[in-house]
Amino acid sequence: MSKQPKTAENSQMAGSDTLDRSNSNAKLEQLERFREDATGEALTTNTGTRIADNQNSLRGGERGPTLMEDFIMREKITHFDHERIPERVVHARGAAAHGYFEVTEPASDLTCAAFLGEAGKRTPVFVRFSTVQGPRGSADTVRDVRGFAVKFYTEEGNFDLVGNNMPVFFIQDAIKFPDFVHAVKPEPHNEIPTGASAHDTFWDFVSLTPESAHMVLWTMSDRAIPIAYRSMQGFGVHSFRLVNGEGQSKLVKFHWRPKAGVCSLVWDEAQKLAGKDPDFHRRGLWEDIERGLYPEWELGLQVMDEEDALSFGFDLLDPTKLVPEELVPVRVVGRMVLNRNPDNFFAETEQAAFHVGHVVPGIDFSNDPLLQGRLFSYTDTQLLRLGGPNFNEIPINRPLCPFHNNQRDAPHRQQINRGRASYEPNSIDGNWPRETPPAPSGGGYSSYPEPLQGHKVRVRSASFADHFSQATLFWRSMSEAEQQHIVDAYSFELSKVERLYIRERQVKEILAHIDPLLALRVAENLGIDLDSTSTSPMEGKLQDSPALSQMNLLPSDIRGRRVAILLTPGCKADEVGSLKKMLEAAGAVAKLLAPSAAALKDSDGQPMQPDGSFASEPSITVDAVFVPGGEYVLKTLQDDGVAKHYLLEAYKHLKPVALSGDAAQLAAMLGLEEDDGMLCGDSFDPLYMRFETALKQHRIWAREMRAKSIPA
Ligand code: HDD
Repeated sequence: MSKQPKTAENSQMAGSDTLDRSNSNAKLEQLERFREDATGEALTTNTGTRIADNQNSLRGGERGPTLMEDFIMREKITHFDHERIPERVVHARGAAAHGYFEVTEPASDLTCAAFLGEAGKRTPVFVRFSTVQGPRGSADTVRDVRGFAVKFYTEEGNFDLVGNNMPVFFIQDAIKFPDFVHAVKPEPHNEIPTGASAHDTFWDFVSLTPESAHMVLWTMSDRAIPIAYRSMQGFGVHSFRLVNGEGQSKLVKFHWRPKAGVCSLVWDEAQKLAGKDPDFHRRGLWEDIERGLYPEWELGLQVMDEEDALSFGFDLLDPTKLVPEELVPVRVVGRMVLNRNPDNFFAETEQAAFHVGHVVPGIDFSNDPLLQGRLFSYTDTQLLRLGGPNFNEIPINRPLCPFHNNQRDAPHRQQINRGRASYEPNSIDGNWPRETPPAPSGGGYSSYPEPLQGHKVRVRSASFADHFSQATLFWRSMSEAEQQHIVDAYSFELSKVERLYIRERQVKEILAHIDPLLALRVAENLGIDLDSTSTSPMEGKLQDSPALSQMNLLPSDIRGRRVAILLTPGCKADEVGSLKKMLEAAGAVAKLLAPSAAALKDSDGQPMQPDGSFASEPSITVDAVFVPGGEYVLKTLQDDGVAKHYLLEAYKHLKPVALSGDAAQLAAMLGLEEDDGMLCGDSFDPLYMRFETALKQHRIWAREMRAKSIPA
C-alpha cells in the first residue's frame, strides 16, 4: 500500500511513530524544549567549557595588557556587540503574552479550519500588542493606533490574525503605506516627535489624503489612548474569506471583544503617564497575568455574502470602511484568554514574526488592495529583522504541528534534514515529503477558486470613492463627552503643526466634510475662519451606530480595576481590611499607599505595611481612590501637598473618589463637589456600595465641565 502524508486522521491511526497533530500537550512540550533553565547549572562558554573566573580578563602580568588569547572574554564581548537586531519598522514598541483560544460556538458551517470547528477545542496563542509610531523604547500611552496581533498555533499550521484596535485603516492601497509611515514617523531632520502624530508631516499627508479622514477621526478619539491592553477591542480590519467543507465561501470581518469593556485614559493622564510610567500598558498586562486576572476576549465574526460586497453603500474590499454592527451583527465563535507571561522578552516578544499570509485551510484572502500588499510585506521585513529566511524556525514562530519541505540551508538553520533528496519529485527518498489533497478530505491548503477577469490597470475602484460618510457616522455615534475629546484632540494636534496652511487645509478640506460642527469647533480653537462646510450626503445611510461608542461598551464588573487606598497613621484597621477584602473578592486590585513607603500604625496600634507611597504610585496609575477614616487622617492629609494633589488629580480625571469618616472634610477643603463618584460618608458599607457602582461606570462624565477648573 502506498504511503500517504500524515493528516490529523491518519496520524492518530498510525501509532507511536507519528506526532498527533491535535495533541496540544505534546505540542506544548515541543515548544518547551527550547526553554532554558540554568538553575543548578555551571556557567560555560557557548561551546560548553566551564568557566572558572567570570570577573577578570586574562592579563600579561597583574597590571599588564589583556591577551588576545582570552577566548572567554572575546566570546562574551563579541556576543554582546551583536545583541541588537533592527526594530520593527512600525509597531516597534510592544508587549506580549501566551494564552489559549477556545471554541464556544463552532463555525464549521463557515470554515473547514479545524481550530474553529469543535466546541471546547483549545488552541495555544501568542498575542502581541503594540503602538505604531514610536521606537522600541517609547512610551506606551501615546495617542496612537494599537496593534493587536494573534498567532494561533493550530494543528493545521499557524494562523496569524494581525489586526489593530480600530476597525479601519488610513489608506486604501498598500502602495501608499511607505508614504503614510514616512509622514507619521518622527520628522527626518531632527527625529522629533517620538511616539506622536502631532507634527507637520503627518497632518500634511493626511490633509492631502481624504481617504484617511475616517481613520484619523478614530485616532483623535479616545480609542487611541486605551487604559489597558485588556480594555481594547481588536479588529482584523480587512474582509477575509472563510471557506467551508463544501467549498462555499463568505466574506468575514474578525472582531475581538474585551471582557473588561472598552475604556480609555483621559488625555492629561495619558501624557503624564508617558513620563511617570512609560511602561504603563506593558506593566498592566504583566501584573494582571501574574495576579491571575487573565485578560479575556470573545472572537466574533461578521459574515457577508460576496454578492453583497457593494450592497452596503460602500465596498467590502475598502479597508477604510467598517461594517456597522447594526447592519451585520457579530457572531461570537470563541474566547481567548491570556494566562502566561513570556519567559524572555527578546526570544519571544521581539522575535515573534506575524504575517497576514500565515493562514490555514478554510481561511483565505479577499482582494482588498491593502491586504494584498501586506501579503508581500511581512515576510520581507522578517528577512531583514530576523536575519534570513529561517525565522520560522525560531521557537516562538515554529508551528506546533510537524512541518517538512525541501527548503534548505540559509543563515541559522536549526533543522538537520536527514534525507538525501531535497527536491521533488524524487525516487531516492520515496518522494517524501508529499503533497496532501485539498481540505477538507486531505487537509492540504487550496485557494478559493474565485473567478477573475479584467484588464491590467493601475486604478482606484470607483466604489472606494466615498471618504467621508463613515467618518460622519462615527462622529454622530459619539456621546457628547467623546465628541468633546475629539475636538480637543484635533485642536491639540493641529496646534502643534507649525505651517498654518496645513492646519487650515485639515479643517477646511477634511473636517468640514465630516461635520460642520466638528469643523467649527476645531476652527474656533485654532482661530481659523470657516466660511463654508459641506457635510457628506447621508441620505439613505445609517445615521448613527451605537456599537461604536465606548459608552455602550462598559464592563459589568470591576475586575482588574486598580484602587488606591490612602493610608494615614491611625487609619481604621477594620475599614482598610474590609475594603481590601471586598475589592479583591470582586477581582479588583487594592493598592495600599502611604505618605512614605515606611510602615505606619493603624487604629489598633498594629504596623500596616503599604504597597507604595503616594508619590511612587501617583493617581494616574489607578482607577479610583478611597481614603479610609482615622484619627489623624485630616491632619495628615491637609498638610501633605502630594496627598492633596492626589485627590485633586483623581477628581480632575473624573475618577471615583471616596472619603470616609473624618476624611470627608477634605472635599470642602479642596473644592471637590459631591457627585455620583465624589462620595463622602460616615458609614462604610453604603459608602463602599456607592463606590463600587461608580467604579463600574469608570469615569464620572457629568463632572467634566466642573473638573476643568481644578488646577491639578
Ligand atoms: Fe502592518 C507590523 C497591523 C497595514 C507592513 N502591522 C504590523 C503589526 C501589526 C500590524 C499589529 C505588528 C505585528 C507584531 O506585533 O509583530 N498593518 C496592520 C494592520 C494594517 C497594516 C491592521 C492594515 C489594516 N502593514 C500594513 C501595510 C503594510 C504593513 C499596508 C505594508 C504594505 N506591518 C508591516 C510591516 C510590519 C508590520 C512592515 C513591521 C514589523 C513586522 O511587519 O513584522 O511588515
